[in-house]
Amino acid sequence: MSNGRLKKIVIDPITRIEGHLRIEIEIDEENVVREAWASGQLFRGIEVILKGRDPRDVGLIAQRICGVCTNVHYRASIAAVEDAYGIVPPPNAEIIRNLVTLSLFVQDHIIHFYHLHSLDYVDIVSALEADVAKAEEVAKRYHSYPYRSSVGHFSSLKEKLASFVKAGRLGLFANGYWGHDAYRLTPEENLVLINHYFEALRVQRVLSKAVAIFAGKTPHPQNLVVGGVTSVADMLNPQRLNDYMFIMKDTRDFIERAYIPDMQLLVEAYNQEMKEGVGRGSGNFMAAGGYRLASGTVLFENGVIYRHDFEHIESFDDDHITEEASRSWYEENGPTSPYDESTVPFYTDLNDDGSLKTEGKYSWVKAPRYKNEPMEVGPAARMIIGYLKDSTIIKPAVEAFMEETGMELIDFSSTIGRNAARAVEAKICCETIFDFCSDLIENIKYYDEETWTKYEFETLPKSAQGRGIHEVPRGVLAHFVKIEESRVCNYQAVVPTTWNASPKDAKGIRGPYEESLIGIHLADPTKPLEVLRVVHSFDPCLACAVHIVDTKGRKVSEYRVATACSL
Ligand code: NFE
Ligand code: MG
Repeated sequence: MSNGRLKKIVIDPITRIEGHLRIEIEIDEENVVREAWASGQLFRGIEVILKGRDPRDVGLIAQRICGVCTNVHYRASIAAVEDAYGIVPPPNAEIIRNLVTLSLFVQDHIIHFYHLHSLDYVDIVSALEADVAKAEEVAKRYHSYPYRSSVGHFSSLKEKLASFVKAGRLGLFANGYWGHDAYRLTPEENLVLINHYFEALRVQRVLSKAVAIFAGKTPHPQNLVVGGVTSVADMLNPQRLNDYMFIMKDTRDFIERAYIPDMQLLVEAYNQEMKEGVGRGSGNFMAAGGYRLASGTVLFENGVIYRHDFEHIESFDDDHITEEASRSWYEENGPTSPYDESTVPFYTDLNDDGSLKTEGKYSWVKAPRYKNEPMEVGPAARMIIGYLKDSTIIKPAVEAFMEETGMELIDFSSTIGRNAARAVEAKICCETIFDFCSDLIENIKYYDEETWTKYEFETLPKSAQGRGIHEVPRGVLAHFVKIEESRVCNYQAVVPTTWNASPKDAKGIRGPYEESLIGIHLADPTKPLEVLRVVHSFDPCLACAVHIVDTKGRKVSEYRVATACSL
């Protein structure tokens, strides 16, 4: 499609994400992105389903918002109800909750980098040309004992890849933009990363076990109740904690010898783009902070930064969160406080040619705002804010990575930078897990076996409201619940991907995906690899972002899937 000198490009769906995201961009004659629209293309309905429920049940339903970060919705929902009633779970319950959430962080980050995003940077076909002896040398540049990177291992991997290609069975690697000009790695560097792509499949599988040890199962855990956790026997069985720690030690080894070195390699190879700020957004960052150790140290600091002004950090206060829907397919435009807003769908369709009505409503994702401003949330926000607030946990880790790579703080505000932040964060989370394990052991040693704060539901107030706010893998997650007559009368989830995938607001201010796409140069507009890089660097989860369903099963839209654009 073209409009004067501008040409429209539609990517729908964006693959290697969770859920259904459509991106429309306008490029100029130089193939530079001038305007962008991010559209959630999925209609679900969990906030509506929660109305009228017993507040003690909502966690089990709210976790169905997503199939990836199920635990964090479960947890935020339970925390919202606890906040409404003033119930404080005992320290052991918080620790068990943290062990589950943080192992999920680590698993999510590893899956995101290797399986959902690395192939935007790694050309698998080029790896077939690699000299295996040189590949071993490359791996040793970034770690003295790199993860499974011997000549023998590389040789058998290369043979395996060659047999896939020869048999025409690229399978999950089919449809890549292999050979695209924007791929920068040498064949050997590609082989080093592909190797860890396969190793990460095992690591993420075993991490599911770690999550399930205290969560009962994953996805969709069963171990939380209002007031505490039910995994009492698991907590008191030393073998369970031992199994959990064994997996986390194995994972820490992978992070130190594969994930961090691979990220250093990537930062070096794509240094020019990073230094130019490719994929940089408006510079508004927000973190709610959280995960307090017994020592009083908190894993994540809270803070709000505007327009990359690193000299001034405001404290985060959830009272400033609103959502609006002037460009989203809902009746109420807002902006409204999440306690009071409604979720009534108002679909205004696409244009006759199947394109978004970019002047009107164009997404199922709402537009959350903090003091009326869009905010980028996630690992980059947390690492930047933690560094600036002199976090004793975050600052040394970020500094070490900056020293190794020559990165500056501003560089985290870019496509590559978001990935670097995520890798550093995976390392930090994995290490902090052991501190939480020590806290738990210390409590149990002194016979503190409390896992639930007792309450009588009948004596609790009939009307109440509360919120559960946590840092989760993709950013700040906030659930808001309002209770009347002891039943949920309004429920709203404002989710990390809702922040990042936000459409424009009434003033026309872009959301973070949209803003980060402006100015991106495409080497080949028929293969918009650079767009995928930017969007993937946020780790989109549209299931989370929309969490609305049409329970009557009505058709809400029809569109063709353009698999040629799929990765
Ligand atoms: Ni569906 Fe999620 C995380 C939440 S994303 S994955 O992390 O909450 O917005
Ligand atoms: Mg919502």
